Amino acid sequence: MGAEKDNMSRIPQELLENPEIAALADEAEKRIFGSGDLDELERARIWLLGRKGVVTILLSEVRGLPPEVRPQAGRLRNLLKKTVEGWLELRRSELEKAALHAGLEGEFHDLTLPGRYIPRGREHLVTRTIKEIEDIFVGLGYEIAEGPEVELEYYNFTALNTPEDHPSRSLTDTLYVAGPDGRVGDVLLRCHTSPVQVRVMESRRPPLFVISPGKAYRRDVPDASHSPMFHQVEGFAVDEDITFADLKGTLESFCRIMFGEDRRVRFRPHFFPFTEPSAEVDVSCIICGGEGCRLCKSTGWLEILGCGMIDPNVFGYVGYDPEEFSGFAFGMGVERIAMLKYRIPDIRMLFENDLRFMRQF
Ligand code: 2U9
Repeated sequence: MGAEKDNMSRIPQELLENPEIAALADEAEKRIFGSGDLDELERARIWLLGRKGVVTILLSEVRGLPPEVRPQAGRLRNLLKKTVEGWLELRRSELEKAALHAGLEGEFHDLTLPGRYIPRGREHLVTRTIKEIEDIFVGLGYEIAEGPEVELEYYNFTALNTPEDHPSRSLTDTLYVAGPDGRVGDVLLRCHTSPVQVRVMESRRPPLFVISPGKAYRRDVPDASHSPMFHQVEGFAVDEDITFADLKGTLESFCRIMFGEDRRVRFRPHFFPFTEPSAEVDVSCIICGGEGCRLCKSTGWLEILGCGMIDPNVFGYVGYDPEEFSGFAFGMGVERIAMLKYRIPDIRMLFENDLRFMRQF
């Protein structure tokens, strides 16, 4: 492969005229083109051009030569260096090409083998449901906000008008995060995504139309309808003159886009510390249409979300004047929505990652 010497010497005529340099060039050529692999070539390079290489030393000696011979000796030795470098480069590319060819010849491709099955992944049902909900509200002009899952008690409870003695603050309902001393204080895993909305309100001024999807944590024992980690989409609208009629129109639209245009929607009075008045929203049962069946427990209705007009006390915490602004807020559990929409009987099925279940959606 080109390692054989051509008929003509590779050594430039000028080098041949100096016997000492000619002998060195001859030896260099033999070692370089005689190298059988890249390691051997590297050894030749070090012998010639390394820190103590023969060519390196020859060049360093030029400075000590008598001035009258210095220019000619310098030119010659530099030519030797250039020549040797060119040979090293040439031999390197020859050896690399040879190695590549040898590798390819050793490989065998059986073009008759059948293709390998690569299972196609898909979005988790919870992700898909969150995206469906997001799409509806983004279509209504809302923006999406996210925030920390490890929160301060202030954002999770206090700024949401939750009394100090409210049961949801207790260690049996909420997961608190212990500090380095092992004690719990004011740090917890958020039990809803409402703190994100407090943070948005605190840092910006109305008009604001925002939804906050994400994980929430509660100290629940898992069963068919409870999971200690679940997902929520909450949302709020704050501006001048937002009314309960705006709330009703928005959430009725949402329910019909999500569950079907022929759904009936009703608002039942309820209580939340952060909204006043508050309501729970039901849609007519997606199975029986309102006749009564097992899914709706014979009521004809399915509870979908909670909502209300934002309590003036919450506005106080974020620095808004309740005389200037009003707003509504709502919240829904994503798994519950997915379970109703896709007829899933047990919330735990959404977290077991059993492919036989997941492939169906
Ligand atoms: C601010 C002010 C008010 C958010 C709201 C609900 C009603 C609600 C539950 C539904 C099922 C949570 O997942 S669930 O258990 N949520 O019913 N959430 S109003 O109200 C807010 C939020 C933020 C600043």
